[in-house]
Amino acid sequence: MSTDTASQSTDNRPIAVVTGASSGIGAATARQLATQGYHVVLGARRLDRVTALADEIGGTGRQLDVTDDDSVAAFVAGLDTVNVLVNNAGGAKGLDPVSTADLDDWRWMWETNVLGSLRVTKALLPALIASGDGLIVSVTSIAAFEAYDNGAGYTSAKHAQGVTHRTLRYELLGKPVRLTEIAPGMVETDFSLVRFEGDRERADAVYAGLTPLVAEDVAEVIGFVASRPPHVNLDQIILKPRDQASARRNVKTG
Ligand code: 8X3
Repeated sequence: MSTDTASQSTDNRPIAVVTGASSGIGAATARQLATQGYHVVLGARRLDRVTALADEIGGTGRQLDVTDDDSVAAFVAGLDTVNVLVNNAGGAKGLDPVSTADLDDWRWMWETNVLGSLRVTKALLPALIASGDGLIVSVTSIAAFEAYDNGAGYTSAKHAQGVTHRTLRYELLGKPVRLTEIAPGMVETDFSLVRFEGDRERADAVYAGLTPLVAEDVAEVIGFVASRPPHVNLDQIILKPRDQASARRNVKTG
């Protein structure tokens, strides 16, 4: 059922929307929520990927570029009632000191992580409230809580995304919407491959010599959050591999 009607009129399953659903945490979360009985609407730039996964899990794949107003408007069209929104699209580019910051990389990180999540959240807020029991999950990072050398483009974006999410928690008090911030540490996905512009060796080195989380570890936690009763709000969950104590301290660094 990957065809584009999101099937609200013909399908009684609750609707979960997942952004950045073509791979990694987003794809694993889409699978997890489908097993929990949701009709998952998967969004990503790579339509072929989300369509294939949607076919597999009985959901709907739609193209989505969270940095583009028109794309977001088209993505949410017809979604009048949404139970779960997982803001997962985002990522890092580069690892440079502030003194030599690449403004294009910064722009990309702010556009995707901060403004992208904001765009989708704004667009779906009426549908989440209309469900009578909405849930917004924002996948931030331990970088939303920590600063580290050479990471300011990403940490500042993740801090801003986190603060926006936490502000919405205040602003929606009294409305039937729960908000959960999920802040993972090292998860072996294509996160580092994107950060290092496809440099496989450099990306692999990040996770070599320790046991990182995998996407499914995070997805299972999101599934747990979504399965709590309506009066239970898990505000923030930080999850790291046992081998990682902070963004820059792990079993390799000591
Ligand atoms: C990324 C977290 O620990 O890989 O969001 O820098 S970490």
